Amino acid sequence: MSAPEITRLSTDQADFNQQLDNLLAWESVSDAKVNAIVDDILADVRARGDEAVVEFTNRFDHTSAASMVDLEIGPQRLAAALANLPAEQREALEVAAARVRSYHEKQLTDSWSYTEADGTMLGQKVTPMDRVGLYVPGGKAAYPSSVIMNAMPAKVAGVGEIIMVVPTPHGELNELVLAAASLAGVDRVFTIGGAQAVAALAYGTQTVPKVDKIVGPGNIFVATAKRAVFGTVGIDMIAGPSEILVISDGQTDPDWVAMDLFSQAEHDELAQSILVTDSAEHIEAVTASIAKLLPRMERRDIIQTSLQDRAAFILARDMDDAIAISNRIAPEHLELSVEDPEAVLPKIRHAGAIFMGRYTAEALGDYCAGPNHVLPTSGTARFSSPLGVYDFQKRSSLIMFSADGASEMGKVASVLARGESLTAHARSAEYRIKK
Ligand code: HSO
Ligand code: ZN
Repeated sequence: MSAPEITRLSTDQADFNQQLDNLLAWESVSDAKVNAIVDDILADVRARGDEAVVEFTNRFDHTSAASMVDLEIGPQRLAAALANLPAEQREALEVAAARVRSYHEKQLTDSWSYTEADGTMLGQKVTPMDRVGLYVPGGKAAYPSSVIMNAMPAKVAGVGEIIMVVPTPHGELNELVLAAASLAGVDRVFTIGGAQAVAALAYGTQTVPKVDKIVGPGNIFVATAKRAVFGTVGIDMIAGPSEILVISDGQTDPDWVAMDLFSQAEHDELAQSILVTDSAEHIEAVTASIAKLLPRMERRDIIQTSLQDRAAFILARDMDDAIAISNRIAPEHLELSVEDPEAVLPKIRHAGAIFMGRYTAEALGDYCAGPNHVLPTSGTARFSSPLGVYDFQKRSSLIMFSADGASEMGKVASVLARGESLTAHARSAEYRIKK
């Protein structure tokens, strides 16, 4: 295997902006054929319920279920998956789940209210969702860590019921995924996937209860189906490929930097790993580390393609220049591999998660640090946030007028309503004005 040719850019080059745009460009797939297939599946599941779900599942996942009963995993089976894990794995999952739980407990917000001088009470009431659906991909992208990251904030929010769906091609169950579901407090698990699973959750069937929101990653069919049912139910973000951006001051061990870049690159050929530094020597050192370490990697083919096609080494003029580039990219994961990350932090404007200091490998955040690993990708950190407890709660406004308040505000509302020619509104307010 030859070492990957990694794109090198320098902020001094005349066409830097153009080159950076090219680097970040990513075709978010939206395919007319896929849309048509997904629309048909959604309509069929909506019309025929369980029967259609069973048929699609048998066809796409090569299973032989007679009915939905064969496609549900009972609570005892989930508990057994956890109990039967090798102790080391069970303990690691438990530590991760506990850390993720306590981090997310900090995100809980309370309802609030206050009273105006006229005795009117105003406020906001926070309510968890009744029921949410969690999509877990099957096959190579089935991550138990993602089960915890998606289910735990819902659990902490107080969601009434968590319904998980996970396709099991050829009927093969992933014990770690089931164990994580049990640990995270998932209530019911169906072994269905694809657009048919999204449809079942969004519309409900005789067996699968209709949910209020669907979260979790999936392939293009799942993403397309989620987009299509949005509005009927809530959805989380539609995630793009994973990304990491490392800002290094040149003092971090180049092997550490190389492996951190690999850790995201190994997810997927489309994953993007970027190093920004003001040290040209550091770029050479990391290049040498990559050449040395890559052949030893189990997933070297994926890493090689990802680095070759999508990675970059960017030489900045100084640290402020490096930070400016990072803010432009708004990466999903940002490592501040520098001596004094707290001095840099105030200048960071956009990033899904910020890993501070040389010891803070992004991989720790993926599993067990505590914060969520479901993060905004493809520059969407400019306007969105990590998955959290707030994604499973909604707010209701509270208004309770006193007689005095209703009288005074009645006058204001009356004037505004008449300005809109909405006279029933006006009279409704005027009835409460004191004579
Ligand atoms: N880095 C991924 C999450 C993950 N990593 C799961 C390992 N397992 C999110 O960008
Ligand atoms: Zn990862």
